[in-house]
Amino acid sequence: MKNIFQHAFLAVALCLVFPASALAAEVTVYKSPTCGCCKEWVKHLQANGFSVATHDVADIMPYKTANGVPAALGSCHTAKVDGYVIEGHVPASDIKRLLKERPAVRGLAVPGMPVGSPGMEQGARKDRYDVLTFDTQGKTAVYARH
Ligand SMILES: [Cu+2]
Repeated sequence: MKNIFQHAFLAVALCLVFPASALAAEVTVYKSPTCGCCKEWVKHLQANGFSVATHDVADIMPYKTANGVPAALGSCHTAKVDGYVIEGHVPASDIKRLLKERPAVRGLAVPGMPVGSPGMEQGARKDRYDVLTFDTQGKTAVYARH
C-alpha cells in the first residue's frame, strides 16, 4: 500500500509544479533568418500568450520533411508545439483549439502564405484561407475557415 500512496503523492506534487496550462504554451519555430513574415507570425503568437523559441536555419526543408509536412502544404516556417507540427501562418486561436481538443493528427497547416493571415497582413486585404489538419499518411481535412 505504501507504494500507491507514494505515487499518488508524486502525481499531486507534479501537478502543482507543472500546471497543464504552462506545459502547453511553448512553441518552437524553425525559419530562415531573412523571413519577415515569420517574425510577424511569432509576434502574433506571443501577443496571444504563447512563449516562442525561434531557430534561424539556412534551409527549412529538412525540418518539414522530418516533421512529416506534406510538400503540397508547405509554407515559410515550421513549428512544433506540445507534440504537434504547425506549418505556416496558422492563427493562434486555432493552435489553442488544437491543444484543447487534441485530435489524432500530426498537426495544422496553412499552405502558402495567404494575405490577411496572422503575419501576412497587407492593409485591408484579406484573402480567404483554410487551416488544414494533416496526418502521418498525408491525409488532410479542413479544421477552420478564415
Ligand atoms: Cu510567411
